[in-house]
Amino acid sequence: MIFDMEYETMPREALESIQLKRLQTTLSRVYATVPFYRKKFDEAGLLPGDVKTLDDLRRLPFTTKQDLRDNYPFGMFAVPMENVVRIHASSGTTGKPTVVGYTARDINTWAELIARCLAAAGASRGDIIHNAYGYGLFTGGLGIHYGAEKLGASVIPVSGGNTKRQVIIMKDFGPTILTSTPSYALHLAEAAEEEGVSFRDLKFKSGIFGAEPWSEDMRTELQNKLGLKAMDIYGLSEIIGPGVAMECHEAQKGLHIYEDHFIPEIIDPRTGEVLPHGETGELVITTITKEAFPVIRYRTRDVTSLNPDPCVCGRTHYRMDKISGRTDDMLIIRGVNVFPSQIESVLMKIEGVEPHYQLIVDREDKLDTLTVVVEVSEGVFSDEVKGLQQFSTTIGNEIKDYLGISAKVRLAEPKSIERSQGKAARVIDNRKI
Ligand code: DLL
Repeated sequence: MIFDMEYETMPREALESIQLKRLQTTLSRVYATVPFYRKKFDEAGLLPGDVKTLDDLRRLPFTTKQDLRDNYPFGMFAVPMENVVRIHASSGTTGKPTVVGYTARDINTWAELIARCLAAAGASRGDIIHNAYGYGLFTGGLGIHYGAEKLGASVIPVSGGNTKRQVIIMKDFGPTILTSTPSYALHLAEAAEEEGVSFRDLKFKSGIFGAEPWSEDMRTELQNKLGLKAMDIYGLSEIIGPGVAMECHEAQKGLHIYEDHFIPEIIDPRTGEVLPHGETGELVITTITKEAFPVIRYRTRDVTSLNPDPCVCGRTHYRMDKISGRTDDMLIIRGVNVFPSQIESVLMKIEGVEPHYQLIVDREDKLDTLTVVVEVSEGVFSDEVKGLQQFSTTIGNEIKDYLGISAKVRLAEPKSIERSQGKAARVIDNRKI
């Protein structure tokens, strides 16, 4: 047994009593040290001591990304700067970046969480981890790195980019586990093929993919193309980075949330009401062990549901479904709500379609229109024009049948859509420009 793994199979009652204690300690700390929380609690007429059960959590106000921005850069830190040993930040492509800090203990907690994620994926000391998550302000690279070392595995800190060199490394160093975004994994497979290297001949046994939504059909695609077992890892910088939740290799179905460190809730994003297990809504997370940057009821904007059913792996931590998308990425096409991942699912089922696509949303005459640009395989593309027209009609019909929305379909030549080095930019929303 390594690290805190005994927490993972603990009876719920014991786990929940630990959660409550940790929550109460966190609330007292943030009330005493972060003016933002003191003000919010005062406004709600609540004192940390009023939280006597886990259910009382729902009486507390939410924290939003805007709150973090309003307190840019360090206003939400709960410890003096001299105790902060690391800073990460979100890319901030829309507005100010959000900045997060870690104490030495936070870094250790995070490394343990990632070690537990890797173990859940079946990794151990003998494994060689090809870590192609970006290193830098993004939490993916360094987050996985410290966890891999904590586990005692060998980590190759290759980061994103320089793809051809990555192929040589994968061939020569024989890594057994690939950690990257799912879109970059596909790019690596393609680059390998160009160099005459088949991914299936490499030593990879598992891939730990996250940082962007990916569908079950994408899992099938990745597993077939790369010849490995694909598992989902979830996290966000505001909470800690990767390592908030992870699929186990036994079930590969739903991500266990590390509930000894985080309390999850699912809410109706419109009303803020907490929803019962099984219902889909926005994930809200409270950290209960973080020192430098604790967050109370953080609205992640990620859409999922909680599944309390026992898992074959024996973990008692609840699972969340694969994230279907973000509330702010949901497209409303003529009144029908649709996530990019749902379109991905439909595309992946069609023979001759490659897993590279982009969704372009425009507004014409006050109506939203969707154009699906999708790459087709070499074989399909070399067909004559009539065949291509027929093919795009078929794709449009499938989208209409499954999702009830009409989309224009544009077929793109193989390898013409820009490949991502990290998170793929799937949606181009011209309505926001
Ligand atoms: O993406 C942390 C991470 C790194 C997770 C490596 C997994 C692996 P941020 O850059 O702050 O942090 O972005 C967080 O990415 O709110 C989700 O919308 C999305 N996201 C992360 N993991 C998944 C996943 C990292 N497994 C935002 N499935 C989150 C779907 C994910 N979306």
